[in-house]
Amino acid sequence: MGRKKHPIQDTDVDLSVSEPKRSAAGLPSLSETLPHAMAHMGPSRAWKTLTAVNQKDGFDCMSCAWPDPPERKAAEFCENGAKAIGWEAEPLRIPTGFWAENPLSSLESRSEHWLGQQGRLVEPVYKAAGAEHYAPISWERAFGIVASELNALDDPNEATFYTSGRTSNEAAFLYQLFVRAFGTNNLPDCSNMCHESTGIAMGETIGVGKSAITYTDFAKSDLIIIMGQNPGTCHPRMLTALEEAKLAGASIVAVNPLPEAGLINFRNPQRVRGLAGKGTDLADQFLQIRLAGDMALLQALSKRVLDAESAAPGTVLDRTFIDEHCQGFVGFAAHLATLQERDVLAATGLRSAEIDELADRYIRADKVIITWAMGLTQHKKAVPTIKEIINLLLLRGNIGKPGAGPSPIRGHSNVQGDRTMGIWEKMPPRFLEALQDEFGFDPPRKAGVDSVDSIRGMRDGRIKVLIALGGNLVHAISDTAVAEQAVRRTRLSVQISTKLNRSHVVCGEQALILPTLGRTEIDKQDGIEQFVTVEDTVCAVHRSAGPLEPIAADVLSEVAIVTRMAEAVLDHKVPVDWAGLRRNYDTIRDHISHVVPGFEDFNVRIRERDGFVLPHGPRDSRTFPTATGKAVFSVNDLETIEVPPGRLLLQTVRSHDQFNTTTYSMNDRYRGIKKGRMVLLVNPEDLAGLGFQDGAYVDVHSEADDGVDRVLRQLRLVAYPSARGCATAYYPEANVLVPLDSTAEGSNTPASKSVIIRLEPAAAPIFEAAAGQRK
Ligand SMILES: Nc1nc2c(c(=O)[nH]1)N[C@H]1C(S)=C(S)[C@@H](COP(=O)(O)OP(=O)(O)OC[C@H]3O[C@@H](n4cnc5c(=O)[nH]c(N)nc54)[C@H](O)[C@@H]3O)O[C@H]1N2
Ligand SMILES: Nc1nc2c(c(=O)[nH]1)N[C@H]1C(S)=C(S)[C@@H](COP(=O)(O)OP(=O)(O)OC[C@H]3O[C@@H](n4cnc5c(=O)[nH]c(N)nc54)[C@H](O)[C@@H]3O)O[C@H]1N2
Ligand SMILES: [Mo]
Repeated sequence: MGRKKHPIQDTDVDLSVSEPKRSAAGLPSLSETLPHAMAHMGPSRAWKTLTAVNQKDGFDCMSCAWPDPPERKAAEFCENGAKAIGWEAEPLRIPTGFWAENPLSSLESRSEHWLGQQGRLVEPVYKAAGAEHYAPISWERAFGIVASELNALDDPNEATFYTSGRTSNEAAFLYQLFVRAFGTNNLPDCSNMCHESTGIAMGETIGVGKSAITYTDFAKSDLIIIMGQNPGTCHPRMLTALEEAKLAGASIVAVNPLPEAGLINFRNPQRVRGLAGKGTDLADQFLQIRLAGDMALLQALSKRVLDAESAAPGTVLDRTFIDEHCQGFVGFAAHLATLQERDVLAATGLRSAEIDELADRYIRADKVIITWAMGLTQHKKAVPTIKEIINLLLLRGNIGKPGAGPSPIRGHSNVQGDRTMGIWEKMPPRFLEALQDEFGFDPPRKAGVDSVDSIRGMRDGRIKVLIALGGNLVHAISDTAVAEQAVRRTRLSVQISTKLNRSHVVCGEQALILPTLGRTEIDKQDGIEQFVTVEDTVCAVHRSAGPLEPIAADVLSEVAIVTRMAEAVLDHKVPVDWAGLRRNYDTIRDHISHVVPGFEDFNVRIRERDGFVLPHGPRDSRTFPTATGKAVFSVNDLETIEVPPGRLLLQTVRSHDQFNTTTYSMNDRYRGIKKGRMVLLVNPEDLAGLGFQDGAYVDVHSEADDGVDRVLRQLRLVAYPSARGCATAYYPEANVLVPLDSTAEGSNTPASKSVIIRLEPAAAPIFEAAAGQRK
């Protein structure tokens, strides 16, 4: 058999496909997980980390932003959390000789999986202009290079400062302080590619872009609607909360083009029933919607609620709530009167009776929660779609009461906290004024660039330096070819990272990699152990302190790196005692308590019990910090995506064995895919209609207005029980197909879940016919 490799892919020759699973597990037991963890970390590290993760005196799991329950289990982590911990805490280091042995030209041909397997970064390394290799360098020299390049720019806006969502509140606060003191608001982050659409939609309608529920609301709810989210893989501990809600009497409805395992059935290994394999049937109703059909569905639901009110006036709407707390109801109701059912059915692919059933459930429930994630935010019409969630909830006062509310489920474990700390290219004036009052310098007021605009700026030569506090921007952003070319045009790229990824090997003319401590490690400054803080998806702020000795003595904490960079770059430009902040993280928190609302007495309250929940006007008191002080019913014109005949709409998702651009293994167990990622999941009837067979290899071309032929070659077709007309491939590989300019209106988030594609038989088979047989 020919064993050729896909460029930057691991070989897929052993790929196999079996039936997708119906059921997913949530919290595994410690005894079940320890053997796997021990294989990566050894017994002592495995025990130390797994017994500390998500515990009150331990560290916050880095695998998602799901909150911790008030009562912790002995094993308060999921299978994927254990993988994330193992990936970071495996005691494997990149040896010094690695850099001389591996020129960039060879590293560039490596997959993310391979790069991530090389071990932890343990010393700063530098690639000089024109050099083919990185080489070790002292911290002093590294910061000196950053300073001379940044200070040589004509304008501070010629640099951009990315943040991924694992950064602690303390490091994030200092990073934005440094960047603004340097003179720019160019603070793009992973949220630009993630829940930005949510922040915009909720900000404009209820005045707060964050979840309006607390953890205990799940168990108080009558109905939980989960839209565009795959908790079985991405937030497995949520399944426990859903099971508790279900046992307390809630109904659960899933809206998704794919029958994702955890949404249908849940096995709780910490209960006897779960161990015996039966599990709880979670979803009472599953609406297998077409990609991007949610706005039509939500409008159709609201219309049915309004029709029910017309049929029995005074019995359906929460009139008191609407009159006292909302604006725009009349215009909204009038607009929905024009909604055509045939447009709804075409956009959603659902039957009227299914929508009737959900509307009926909604009307019968007193307390409704709607959750969502990337299945809603990464579409062209993401912002109005999320506004329609708010409209539907407002109709029956489903906000600001126990058991009810809109609840976006965040991804990265501290992405929400980073935003709260000021990592945003357009922080409001009141935040900048507070910074000015606290630190005595005048922060820039002009909005900065987000992630997509940072790539555009580098592509066009306006942005010359890229600094990244974590993450893997070049592989996480859309349009890989454009992004790679853009980053290569920079004079300097700097990555502050735990492990190697593509953003280190596709880099600027000069490049630096600065190794940093992860969540699992002890962070000592001046001999004293420090802790950091994070904010979860329901606005709870708590401590995090790792249990392990640092991977190597020379690795610095994120706080140390940011403050030392600030000292080198800014010299004494602003009156900030960076060294003092580095020595004692309490002093950082003191500043935060003066600048960020809700953090008063931060150092005291963070030490009490388990931290605190940030104030949230709509949730706590139905106070809406919008321009008028009211929650806004919005009017959104329904516009659906026209997919031309013979084409499919593609979404790009995560497999069960990856964290964003990090691939732990080549498997996606719940979807039945093993030992390969280069697959395209398509409904069998669509395959037949297009004249393709399950198991065939195709080249996938995306079709965009700009006429560029973007292509991902050699995907194996998998007949899959997906909604009709929709295809699914894995991210980040499929980012080559997403045009940079294809973004959500109003949030500029890459529309990575609605890409129009055309399939062509694979031009030249890389694999021989025996590869990838269905088992
Ligand atoms: N193990 C693991 N955990 C993670 C991550 C990870 O990579 N691995 N990533 C973290 C991050 S940063 C994030 S943002 C979250 C992501 O969490 P998710 O958003 O759950 O992750 P995705 O894989 O993008 O899955 C999107 C889901 O939405 C569905 N979907 C897609 N388009 C539509 C649509 O138009 N309508 C509807 N109704 N559904 C749709 C897909 O079928 C899929 O089930 O997870 C976080 N947690
Ligand atoms: N096509 C498509 N594209 C997408 C998405 C999609 O669904 N489809 N999802 C988008 C979403 S939701 C997101 S959030 C982005 C993710 O974008 P990013 O956040 O930029 O990417 P990650 O893969 O999470 O970053 C992983 C890297 O972070 C570094 N790292 C890990 N832990 C730490 C730490 O503690 N400190 C530091 N400093 N570094 C650390 C490691 O070097 C690791 O390689 O991707 C987006 N891109
Ligand atoms: Mo995300």
